[in-house]
Order: sequence, then C-alpha cells, then structure tokens
Amino acid sequence: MKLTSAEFALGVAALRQLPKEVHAEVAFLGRSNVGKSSLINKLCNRKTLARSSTTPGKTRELNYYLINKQFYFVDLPGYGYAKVPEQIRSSWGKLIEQYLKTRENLSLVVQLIDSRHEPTELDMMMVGWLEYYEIPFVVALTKSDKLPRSKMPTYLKNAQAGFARFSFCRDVIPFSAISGEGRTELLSIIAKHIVAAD
Ligand SMILES: Nc1nc2c(ncn2[C@@H]2O[C@H](COP(=O)(O)OP(=O)(O)O)[C@@H](O)[C@H]2O)c(=O)[nH]1
Ligand SMILES: [Mg+2]
Repeated sequence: MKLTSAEFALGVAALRQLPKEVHAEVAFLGRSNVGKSSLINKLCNRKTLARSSTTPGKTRELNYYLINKQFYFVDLPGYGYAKVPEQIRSSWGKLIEQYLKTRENLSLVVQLIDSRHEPTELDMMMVGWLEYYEIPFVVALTKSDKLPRSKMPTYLKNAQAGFARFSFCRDVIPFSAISGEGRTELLSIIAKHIVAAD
C-alpha cells in the first residue's frame, strides 16, 4: 500500500465525540513513551504529524488522522505512566475499553511493545481485551534498532511464541522509527485489513 496523504482530522476526549463509522479505523495502542507517535510518523513518512510528546502520559485524547482520504489511523492515549493520578488512569482505561468494545469499523489494532523489555502487565491486559473483543491485532516490537542484531532472531522467536496463544494476533513485527525496519511489513498488514473491512 502506498501512503499518499495523511492529515490530522480530530481529537476525541469522550466517546460521544467519535466520528460516524464511515471509514475503517486502525488504532495504535501502547504504554506512553513506547514509540507510538514515532511509529505513526514513520508509517506516514512525516516528521511531526503525530506529536512526539516530551511529557509522557500527556496525550489524553484519541487523535484521528485521515489516511489517503480513505481510512483513519487512531492514536489511542498511552497507558501506564506512573505519575498520572489513579482516577485519571482508570478513566483512560474505561475510554480505551469502551472504544475497543463498541467500535464497529475498527479493522485492526497495532499493539506496541518495547522490544527491550518484557511486555508489562498492562500490555498483556490490553492484548487480553483485544482477544476477548475479537479484534485482529498485530504486535509491533518498537525501537528494534536498540537491540543487538545478534539477539534479534532468538528474541523474535520467543516473542512470537509468547503471542501464539492469541488467535487474533496476526503477526509480531520488529519496528524501528529510525531505520524504518518493519514499515513495509506493517503497511501491508494494514492494507489487508482495510480491504477486508470494505
Ligand atoms: N532509538 C529509537 N528511539 C525511538 C524509536 N521510537 C521512538 N523513540 C524515542 O522514544 C521516545 C518516545 O517516543 P514517542 O514516539 O513520543 O512515544 P509515545 O509516547 O509512545 O508516542 C522519544 O524520545 C523517541 O525519540 C525508535 O524506533 N528507535
Ligand atoms: Mg505519543
């Protein structure tokens, strides 16, 4: 798939503000600082489309980007930032779960996990929700440029084995916003799911 245009469409702070379900949506999910904005920017070949925030945990909205005037990328609020008060944290959780549970036009979720660390409890909780709500997802192992090359094959095999029990997991892909590793692969999976949704 060629990505020909990408533009910010709207920010959504509450479910009632969600746009009509006319376009397919691909949502990006991950803890704050995992590299979500950088990944979206890299997919779109743009430097500052999605704001790479200097303050982790700051994005509280679902940010909608219209791609190829045809479908949306949805940047979901990052989770797991320790300094966020409990009350706000639980309202984020509710917003994300309601979104995943109710969104009819959600075609695919890209679940981001930092390739240098084991998935966190919250990462696994999100993956559990995706499986439970029967939403196809792909795992992007971010910042792969920071892993030694020699460790990648074993690492990837283990990660793939770890997600094998999830029947809605479509693939596990190392991704680097710096080198562009995984970009073509991820775009091709996205393209497949957008088509399937039409
Ligand atoms: N080395 C490396 N750093 C990355 C990569 N992706 C993101 N980062 C850095 O990780 C930090 C958080 O990235 P950001 O995209 O804002 O994460 P977000 O909070 O999930 O949106 C920033 O300092 C980025 O420069 C990557 O692929 N490789
Ligand atoms: Mg971000």
